[in-house]
Amino acid sequence: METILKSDKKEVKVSFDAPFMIIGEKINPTGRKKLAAALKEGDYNYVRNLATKQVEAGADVLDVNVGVPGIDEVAVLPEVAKLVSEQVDVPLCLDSANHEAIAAALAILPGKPLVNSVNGEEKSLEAVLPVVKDYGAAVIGLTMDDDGIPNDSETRVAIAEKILERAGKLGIPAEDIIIDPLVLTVGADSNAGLVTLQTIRSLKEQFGVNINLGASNVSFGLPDRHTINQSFLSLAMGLGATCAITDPIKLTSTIRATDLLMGRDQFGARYLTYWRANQPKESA
Ligand code: THG
Repeated sequence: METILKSDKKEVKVSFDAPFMIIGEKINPTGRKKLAAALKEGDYNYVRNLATKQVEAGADVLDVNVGVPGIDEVAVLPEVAKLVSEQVDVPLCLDSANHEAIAAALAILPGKPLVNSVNGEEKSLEAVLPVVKDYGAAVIGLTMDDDGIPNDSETRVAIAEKILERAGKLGIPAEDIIIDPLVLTVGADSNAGLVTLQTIRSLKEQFGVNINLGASNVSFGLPDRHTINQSFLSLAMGLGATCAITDPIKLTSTIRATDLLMGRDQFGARYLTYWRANQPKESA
């Protein structure tokens, strides 16, 4: 199954046979005071810089989230999405719980963006899927519903199936849906990683859909988070995850290595290109 995302300048294909797709997570003010302040003040150079840095580090797509308390997302999400799309060539992933903000951004963006996200709650399905259909976008489906995030993989898979069915009824093909099996921290429940990994395996077997991870949650509250995040991402890739919302500055090297190990990088060209570009400059 192949999901296609587009900006006006670039097309990105997501599938299990293609290199893993990296969605840069850093344009998101959650827990980031500097970005929250920049968004509130309209200091968009800070946002432009985050966009460029992530694409240089290997991001194939950029997540854009402007969710600061008190901000008018319906006005600000399109504004920020527009300036990011003018700053870099990559497609965007519009990250908002407000479907009107998503619709407003889709109305002004060229290409085929990714909507982040819909979930199994009735009100989410009813609000988000028609917007995705109207604009011919793709969408991330979260495996949670009115009862929250299930702690077993079977219920998460059942929610994914419901999202795929409801989308199908509106004429949105499974190719345009990327399922996110959600990750809780192993710091609170040492089985949390396993449940997500099992969900990934089942989603791939049963539906063959593309699968996204928000990979950094898994290590929350533990020391040396980076080691856990790297290990988890590699395991998830091995079982069928095809993209992640993550920090490309920290995780592109792991992703290039895992793609090479999985036979998705002929002659190691991408691995070597990344390595060369990230060698410290030799002092003359
Ligand atoms: N699935 C989907 N969308 C998502 C998530 C997901 N969107 C939001 C989130 N999870 C992914 N995005 C982020 C963005 C930032 C951080 C984590 C996840 C983050 N911020 C640091 C902090 O809060 O401490 C700041 C890091 C920094 O300064 O670079 O970790 O799961 N579909």
